[in-house]
Amino acid sequence: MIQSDLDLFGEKSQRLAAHTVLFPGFALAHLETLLDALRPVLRAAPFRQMSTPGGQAIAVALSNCGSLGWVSDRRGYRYTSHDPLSGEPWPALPPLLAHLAREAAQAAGFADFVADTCLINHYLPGMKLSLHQDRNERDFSQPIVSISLGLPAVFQLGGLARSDPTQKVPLNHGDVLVWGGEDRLRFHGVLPIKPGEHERMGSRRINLTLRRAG
Ligand code: MD3
Ligand code: FE
Repeated sequence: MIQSDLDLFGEKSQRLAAHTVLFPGFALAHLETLLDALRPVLRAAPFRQMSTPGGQAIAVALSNCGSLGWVSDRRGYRYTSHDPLSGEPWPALPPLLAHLAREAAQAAGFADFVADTCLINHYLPGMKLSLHQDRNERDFSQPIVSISLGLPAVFQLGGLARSDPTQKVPLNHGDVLVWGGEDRLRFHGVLPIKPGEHERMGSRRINLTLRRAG
């Protein structure tokens, strides 16, 4: 349940939990510049499927940019400085992306956020992300900023225990979500993406997750 609507720094926003703020459409003003910045990143580090440490394929395809990138394989979940596919360092974080993340974090009450990684998730209809916690980063006091593009999703926001009840949050094209503080370790997931066609992005959902990992 959305507890309140508020207007922070002139940005329309919804507080979903004590330290979780949704900014509907926050990224739309910069959409084309954002897509222009992502194109060379994805040329250097294309979307690929990874597998869980247990050997199961992760349906959602992913890539990264920044000085670190999130990877998963037989050895576990972790951040690496290099793309295991190319052997090259991950592509640099586009300044626009770092700037957007900083602005959104600031508007949510987290000053001076400096992202060093952006995980880029690619969902096709039917794909989901099971309930999990993000625990691979060094400093849990740093917020996380997520940008949703393309097909809509229903985000599941849980509590600090896996069995806690979850609230369902619709995430639409251009929405930016910021969470930190005690909400940083909440369980969360994405329900299966409904089939559809987004007029700009096609039949996919792309989520950009900006973090300070190192
Ligand atoms: C976590 N990605 O890559 S990000 C992930 O839409 C991941 O691709 C999802 O979870 C995606 O690890 C969701 C958005 C998000 C929003 C609110 C949260 C993650 C959250 C609140 C607490 C903890
Ligand atoms: Fe996550």
